[in-house]
Amino acid sequence: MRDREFIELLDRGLYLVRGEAAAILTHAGGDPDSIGASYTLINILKEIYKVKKTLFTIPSRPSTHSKALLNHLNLAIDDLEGHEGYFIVLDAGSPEQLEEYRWIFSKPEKVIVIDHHTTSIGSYPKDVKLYVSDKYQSVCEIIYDLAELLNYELNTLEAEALFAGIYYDTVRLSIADKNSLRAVCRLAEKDVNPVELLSRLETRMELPERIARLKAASRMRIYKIGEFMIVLTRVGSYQSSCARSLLGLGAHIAVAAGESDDGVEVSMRAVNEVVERYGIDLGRDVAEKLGGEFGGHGGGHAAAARAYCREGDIDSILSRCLEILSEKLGSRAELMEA
Ligand SMILES: [Mn+2]
Repeated sequence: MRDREFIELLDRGLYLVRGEAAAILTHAGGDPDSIGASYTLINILKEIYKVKKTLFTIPSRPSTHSKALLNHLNLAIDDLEGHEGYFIVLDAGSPEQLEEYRWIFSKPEKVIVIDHHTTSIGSYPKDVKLYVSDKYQSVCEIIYDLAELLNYELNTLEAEALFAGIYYDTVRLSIADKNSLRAVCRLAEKDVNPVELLSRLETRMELPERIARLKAASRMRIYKIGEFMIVLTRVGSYQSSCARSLLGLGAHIAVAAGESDDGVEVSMRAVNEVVERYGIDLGRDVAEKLGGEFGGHGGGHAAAARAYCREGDIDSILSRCLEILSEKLGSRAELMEA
């Protein structure tokens, strides 16, 4: 077990919900880590902590990837309207990531956060019960360790749910350390069939996403900052998929912005080399700042982040983003001829 003391603390914390009702929430859009952990935790809450009623929801709307996992697990999304009891938030690095469900913090003492992002410490209201350890590479591994502590026997579907979360949060195991790999091996003993499971989850890319990616590439402006290639583009949908695809083309940092119902959504991605060499954190250094300056919010991880801007137009938001990146990387941005 990676951190027994932390898991024992979590176990004691969860006794609070014994005999009560609990609503489980992921971060906006959900992902395999937050959904896999929710699924298994819900079962553990009922079985071990005798929670009398559980609800589950994904703020905003579930992403395509999330929908595939929800179907596989047969996990339905509930309406939390009128829920009385505890709220358990999984894998969300800040309260903003709960979007339309931020109202749950009106009673912070009823909220329990289980997470592995460093940003969680300090960003939640003070009466929220925080179980955060950034030693963990995924929340699914936290739940795996909890199951082990409780001697809870995982069934195949629970094992698959946890496997999926660990697999994707360790970038397909490429950055998995020995504890993550140990959990994966133990889960494999529960009859998880990775090939079959992953082929179900990895939905084929649909035409609209392909079109968005190709448009994003054809519209991009290319900048050089020092020795790094930065690309900025605008596209109406699939911003994060577009930004990711531009890294595949050769960009070190890619930023894709597009208008949504309530402002401008900006997705950004960086290759690890930039993150490591410059200690740049797109979530903290760029998205949070950009969102804040344009009347919205932002956050994420070092190499993948998103800002929501409620003021300003795409052009001014993108130029400000370029400015922040230049400051961070310590050189001026030069526009390259297309
Ligand atoms: Mn996670």
